[in-house]
Amino acid sequence: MSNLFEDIKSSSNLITGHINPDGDALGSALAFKLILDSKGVDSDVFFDIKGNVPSNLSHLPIELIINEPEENYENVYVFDCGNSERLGKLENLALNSKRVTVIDHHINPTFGDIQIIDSNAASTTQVLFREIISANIEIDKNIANCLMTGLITDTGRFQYSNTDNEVFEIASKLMSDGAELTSISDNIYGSIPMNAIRLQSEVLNRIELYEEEELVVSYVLQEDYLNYNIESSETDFLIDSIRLVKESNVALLLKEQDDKSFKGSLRSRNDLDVQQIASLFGGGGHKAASGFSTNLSIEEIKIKVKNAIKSQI
Ligand SMILES: [Mn+2]
Repeated sequence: MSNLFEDIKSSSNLITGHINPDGDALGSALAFKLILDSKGVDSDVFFDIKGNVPSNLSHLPIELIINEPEENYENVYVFDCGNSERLGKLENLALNSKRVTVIDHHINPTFGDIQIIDSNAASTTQVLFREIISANIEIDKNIANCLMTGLITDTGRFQYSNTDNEVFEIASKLMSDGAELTSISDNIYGSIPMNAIRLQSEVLNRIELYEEEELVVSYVLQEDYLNYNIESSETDFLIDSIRLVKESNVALLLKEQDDKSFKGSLRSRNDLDVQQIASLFGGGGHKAASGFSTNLSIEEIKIKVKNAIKSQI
């Protein structure tokens, strides 16, 4: 029997996930919302989102996300978020609720009265899929599309090292359930606004390769969003361009924030552990894909990352 679905309460439920949710956080939260709806259980979906949901996730039922949450909820379901700080402005609301259930695949989540966790799972939608199957819940096309979105994005189109047999078994089942792989993939990866492509060429021009550390670094500044007339939420794909460089094993993309701090995205393609590097900045994630926030300058960040890589190789 499923730990998640055996104890659904009809009293007030909030469904959420990490700040500025990605395909996995949105896909898992919205799949869960669709299931609760089908069971006639009331719930709200809300995230702390800066700006809009990226347009490349518009195939998801994002209209289910409400504009403002209630002041409190008895039950809060948190998807794809291992640290309550990553809930952003929902953190207090969650911590003040009667019961927090965390469904996740990050290492060692630091909160949650109930934790349904597998840090070896490729995506949170994979963890949720197992619960759905063990509870004998039917997966319709809309649920399948949500689950598939998390699977595609968190495995980098079934390419990252977290892609194992089970991922393909789940994908196969979701295809049988009606998941629209081609249109989802086209929306996520093949529908980039022209202005974002122009910004990409700038970011590619800025790439620096550090041969000794096999590290590539590039960056996006606040003024770039103005100059190219593009929302920061439309630039999540840039890290995937940086990490293409053959001579590199680690890719770092730095994005300047409103307050002049930087958000860093790290990717590795061999055994190098970027989660460990992100943790030096108080960040986290997974071995092959992690992120952090810092007030350090670009130069200071590069020195710190290079030293961390050297200590691992
Ligand atoms: Mn995830």
